[in-house]
Amino acid sequence: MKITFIMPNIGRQEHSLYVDEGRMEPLSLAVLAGLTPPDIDCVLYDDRMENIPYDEPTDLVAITIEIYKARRAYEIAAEYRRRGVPVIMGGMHATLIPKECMQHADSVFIGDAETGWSRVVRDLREGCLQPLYRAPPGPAQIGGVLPRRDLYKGKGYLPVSLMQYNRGCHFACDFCAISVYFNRSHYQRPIADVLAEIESQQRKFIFFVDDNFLSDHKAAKAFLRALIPMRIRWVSQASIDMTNDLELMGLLHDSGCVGNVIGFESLSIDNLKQMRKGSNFKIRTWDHYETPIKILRDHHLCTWAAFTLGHDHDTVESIAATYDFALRNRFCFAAYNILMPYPGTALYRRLKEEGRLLWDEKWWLHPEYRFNHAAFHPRQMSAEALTEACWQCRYKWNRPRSIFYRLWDTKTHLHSPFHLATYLQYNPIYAKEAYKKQGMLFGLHRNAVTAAGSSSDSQREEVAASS
Ligand code: B12
Repeated sequence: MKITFIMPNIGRQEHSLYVDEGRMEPLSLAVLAGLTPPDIDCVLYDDRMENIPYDEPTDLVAITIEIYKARRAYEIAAEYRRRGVPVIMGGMHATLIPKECMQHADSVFIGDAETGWSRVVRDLREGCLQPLYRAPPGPAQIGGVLPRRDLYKGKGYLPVSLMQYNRGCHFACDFCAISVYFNRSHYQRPIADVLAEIESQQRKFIFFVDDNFLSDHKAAKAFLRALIPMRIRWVSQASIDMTNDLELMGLLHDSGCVGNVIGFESLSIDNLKQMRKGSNFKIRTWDHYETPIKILRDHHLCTWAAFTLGHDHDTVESIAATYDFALRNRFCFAAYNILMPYPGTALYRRLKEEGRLLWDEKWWLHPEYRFNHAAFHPRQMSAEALTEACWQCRYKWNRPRSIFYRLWDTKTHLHSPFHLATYLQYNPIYAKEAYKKQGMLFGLHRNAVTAAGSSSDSQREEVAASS
């Protein structure tokens, strides 16, 4: 028996196939394969850079799906189903709006695989796959299950190992899919399991893909103490209220933390209140993040600053000021994300009630929607102006002169040869990806989602050849 695991791509550039050169390991699929009994053959295809061999015999296709990849996932599913192969979909998007996925798959899986995948495997063996499986979210990799990292071989992923310590976040930001998926709960793996996983693989540079690594400061401190003797370098995602706790900051540094993705989101207190960004209110005094940033730098942490732009109190000028703020602080990376209404979130519901959603309220399915374009009417500018303002930030940020300017910070990027190498290696990769992805169409074929199965991937080669 054989299961084929698939990571879909987002889509294509206007005149050429998009190959993701900054691709990271698809951890969800390696975990699923790790949960699969050893007598079942597992193969992994990553649509971000390889062709999917639809005619290769297989008993089940398991696709992981998040919103940006939904159109492409449905195209892939249609190809397999045309050949009579059953398809199961799971992941963030399948969990948030299973009804949509059910139109494109034989089975939809809601929640985390750890407590439900064995039922799928049993039903597959017995030939009675169910249309819907539900498994509650909880701690990752229960029982010390290891991801099948052997499946990554030869696929050219970035040289950083993805791992999880905890999942979920107790904050309730109105735009965040995570707070819906995990219902504001937060789950940790046993520390010994994570340490064993670190030892089970070769790399010393780890990306903990936790939604908020520091959601629970006390638990995080215990983990950080245990990490110190492992002598690794690592990055993760965490909220800015970490800077309230200097003991925590010291442990971050001592355990090998190079930096974190931090959701600054906005410089406007009115926006932060409206989006209910609780973590950013917990900082002691509101000084436009000056003190927190000083503390981060004093602990030699590089910052990937994430912004969501287009909130009700944003203007074209305030977006430009956000760019100046990021440049002034010489952040290692910055994401100028347009605020996106993800289905299932409070933001989506509010914009829908106010009649402000664009693209038939389903931007992720619309054949004309393009990556990094606004999907709603902002309050204080047009959707086009928001798209353009964010693009200007992205464009300027990724230019060589900006990369060169930001480099000169002895407390962060120049703190050690490792910090410097990370800065110099990843900035050009992300810059290239930012330019390539801007304005990309979702899926490979314009009509494939409405007329499922009408196209084949030979078109994909055509697109590639014409580039
Ligand atoms: C790591 C990560 C990234 C990495 C890339 C990782 C990679 N391998 O390529 C980076 C930092 C590059 C990234 C980028 C982006 N990301 Co991201 N990312 C994540 C993050 C934090 C963790 C994903 C992960 O690996 N988790 C660990 C695995 C083991 O868990 P899992 O994926 O949840 O899978 C479990 C279950 O969902 C289930 N499951 C999953 N798939 C399947 C399939 C089947 C068949 C079954 C049965 C079960 C199942 O079982 C698994 C094991 O329990 C998630 C948040 C999250 N918690 O999902 C956001 C998330 C997926 N990203 C998100 C977004 C928006 C983005 C960006 C678009 C941001 C931006 N504006 O640029 C970009 C671009 C993404 C792209 N498509 O190119 C959103 C998606 C929203 C949505 N509604 O779908 C999320 C949910 C974050 C959020 N807070 O909203 N991301």
